[in-house]
Amino acid sequence: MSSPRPKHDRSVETACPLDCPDSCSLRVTTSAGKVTALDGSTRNPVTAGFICSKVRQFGERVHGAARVLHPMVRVGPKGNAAFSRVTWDEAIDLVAGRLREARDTFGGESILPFCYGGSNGLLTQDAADARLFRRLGASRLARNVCAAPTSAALGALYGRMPSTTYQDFAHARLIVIWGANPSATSIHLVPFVQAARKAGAKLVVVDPRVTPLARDADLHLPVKPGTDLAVALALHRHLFESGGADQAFLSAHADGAEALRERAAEWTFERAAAEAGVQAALIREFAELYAASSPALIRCGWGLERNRNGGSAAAAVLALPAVAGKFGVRGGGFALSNSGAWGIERRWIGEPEPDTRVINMNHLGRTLTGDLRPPVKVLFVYNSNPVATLPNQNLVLRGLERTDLFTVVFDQVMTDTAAYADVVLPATTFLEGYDIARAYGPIALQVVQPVVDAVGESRPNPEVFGQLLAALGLDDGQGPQGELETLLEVLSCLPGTVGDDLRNQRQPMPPGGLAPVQFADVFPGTPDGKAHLFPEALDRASSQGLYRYLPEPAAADYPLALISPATDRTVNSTLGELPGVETALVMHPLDSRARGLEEGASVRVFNDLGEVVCGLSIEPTVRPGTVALPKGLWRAATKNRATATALVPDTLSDVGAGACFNDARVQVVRVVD
Ligand SMILES: Nc1nc2c(c(=O)[nH]1)N[C@H]1C(S)=C(S)[C@@H](COP(=O)(O)OP(=O)(O)OC[C@H]3O[C@@H](n4cnc5c(=O)[nH]c(N)nc54)[C@H](O)[C@@H]3O)O[C@H]1N2
Ligand SMILES: Nc1nc2c(c(=O)[nH]1)N[C@H]1C(S)=C(S)[C@@H](COP(=O)(O)OP(=O)(O)OC[C@H]3O[C@@H](n4cnc5c(=O)[nH]c(N)nc54)[C@H](O)[C@@H]3O)O[C@H]1N2
Ligand code: SF4
Ligand SMILES: [Mo]
Repeated sequence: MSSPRPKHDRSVETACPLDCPDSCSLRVTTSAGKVTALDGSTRNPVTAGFICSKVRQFGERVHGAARVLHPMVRVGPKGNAAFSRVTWDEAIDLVAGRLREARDTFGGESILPFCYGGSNGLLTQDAADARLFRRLGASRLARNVCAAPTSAALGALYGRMPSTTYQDFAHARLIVIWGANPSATSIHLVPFVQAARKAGAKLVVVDPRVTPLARDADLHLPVKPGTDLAVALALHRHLFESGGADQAFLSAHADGAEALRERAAEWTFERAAAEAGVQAALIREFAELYAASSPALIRCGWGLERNRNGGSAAAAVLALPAVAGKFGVRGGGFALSNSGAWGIERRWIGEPEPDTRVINMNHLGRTLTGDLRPPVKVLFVYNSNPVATLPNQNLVLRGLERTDLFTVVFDQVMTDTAAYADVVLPATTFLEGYDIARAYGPIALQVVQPVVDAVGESRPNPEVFGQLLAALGLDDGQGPQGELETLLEVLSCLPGTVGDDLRNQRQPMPPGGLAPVQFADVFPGTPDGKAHLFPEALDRASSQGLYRYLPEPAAADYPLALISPATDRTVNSTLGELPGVETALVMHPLDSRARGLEEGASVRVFNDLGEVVCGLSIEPTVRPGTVALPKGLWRAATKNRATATALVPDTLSDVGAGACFNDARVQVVRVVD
């Protein structure tokens, strides 16, 4: 990890830090300074030498036509992507000047840093960038586009207790995959599910689509999107009423069970079935199987959080193993995110957070177009592609069109968002720099190291934000300078010996080990170490009260529910620039027949927020009444340059103020060419 950037043909060990739970170890081959092959290595035993087809093509991003090679300033109208080249010094001066001007004229809060995962390592975010924006007194961003409802639920119920890891799925006798599609989004989980199946485990999948695992499952509950809360509460009711609740566990390790029981009391199988649009007998069978099986393990995904009931739904699902007594055995409990397993606090920021206003990133469109005081005058986008990934795409675009808004986009490629920038700054990819990759499915931390020189004039985040700090006179000389110093600083701030272990290429060990058993090796991080099944704070924060189901709004004009799950083509919108098959809306045959639509027809998918014009794929893989478009598409992927997010409302989930991607309602008609 201390080698200079390589010049000769060679093969380098590194890791994939992208926003994917798995965090593969990688072996990358380069020739003449270019990536020629990229594949899995066996250093991470869980990812075991195989990787996804997306990242196998990552060299095409690194050296591809969409790559931003040097800083640029806008020369045409916003959105036209017409730019002219400038030097880094000119770009830094320009951006620093506009940041200073906005702060001095309108106050620091007129600056909005806008970022999400990006490469998702520990160095690409919350280092020099945080120091810069904190010292400017900028608006703070609530990074709620993903995992906000599930994190709020996990934090309140279990204090971010680590999850059962992939390896231990092999020990389960019952696996429940709830609102997740591991075959696309966490591919290394699948072999462990298959191993359990081979050993006789049962599989239940709760998903509006027939995912690959749903096709193989013993039970598939094709619920209407947004109705998981009703199903989970029906399971709780059954457990409490049938004597399946583990009173010994509950009295020793939990509180709030009584309040949860009360809110579940009205949810008979029949009532839940009517909401979820599945047979009551199916929910009963699921409930009886769950109560009777051990070890029983629930994989809670992120598909169920992205709607008006998402936070309560996640909480109700996560509470099931406590009520049913499924903890304390290997292969039992729940699996959600392991990002908290290492207990990492970002002490390396070294700068207190100012008390400035907080803007929910899901409201970017509203924020840019509404009458905020002060208005946002400088938007600094990095590690994110909001035009492709945020709700209400048309409102986001309208905001970005504002001529009085100064937008900086710092990215690797010319994204749909960068097309609206006043200044574009070129960023390195994870193959050109150092980082620390933290898995959130398995428990793993790995150092990411450069395998090729920075392409063009691209620079890593810590370097660019450090240059802006210096240009603004905000650098106190205390923090690390540049990428390598940031890496060393972050390593030195990791808990215990974790940093030393990484530096010396030893396997670091988190407090509960690499495959902890919940309530044996790891316990809730709540102040009293107990599970809180009815956290008052969540109840108060929730718009309708915790575990209170909000029915679907009547919308006769838009009878179809639209979901937009991940595909195997992109990681969020990353790699969306690469050519792929043409996008199609997936629709059930009953819905296409009712509309007189045939396979391959050109369709218009629309609601009051926007429309998407694309092809039609008729498949019985979505439930009738639900249609699906891919997540993460770039605008060029559809006929009218609008993607699923153009149809997604910017309403927020009940708990956690998360995005409601799977709560869109639409109508579909034929396009007459
Ligand atoms: N290939 C690939 N992998 C990825 C990503 C990617 O973009 N591409 N993104 C990464 C990130 S950032 C994340 S957050 C994870 C997400 O990974 P997952 O948790 O798998 O999330 P999704 O793909 O959003 O949706 C999962 C499933 O939920 C279903 N679903 C939709 N609405 C509902 C509902 O209301 N209830 C229920 N029960 N199911 C519903 C969808 O049909 C889908 O099959 O994946 C990560 N991995
Ligand atoms: N329709 C629909 N949309 C969704 C979802 C959905 O379910 N449906 N799910 C959402 C989910 S789960 C998530 S997590 C969000 C994610 O949304 P985003 O965070 O916007 O994710 P990406 O589109 O991958 O954008 C990451 C960007 O960061 C850039 N980048 C990577 N590394 C670096 C770096 O080191 N420096 C800089 N400066 N830039 C870098 C990449 O090139 C890329 O353009 O999308 C959400 N969007
Ligand atoms: S995106 Fe996920 S599966 Fe693909 S290489 Fe990266 S960590 Fe592995
Ligand atoms: Mo996500």
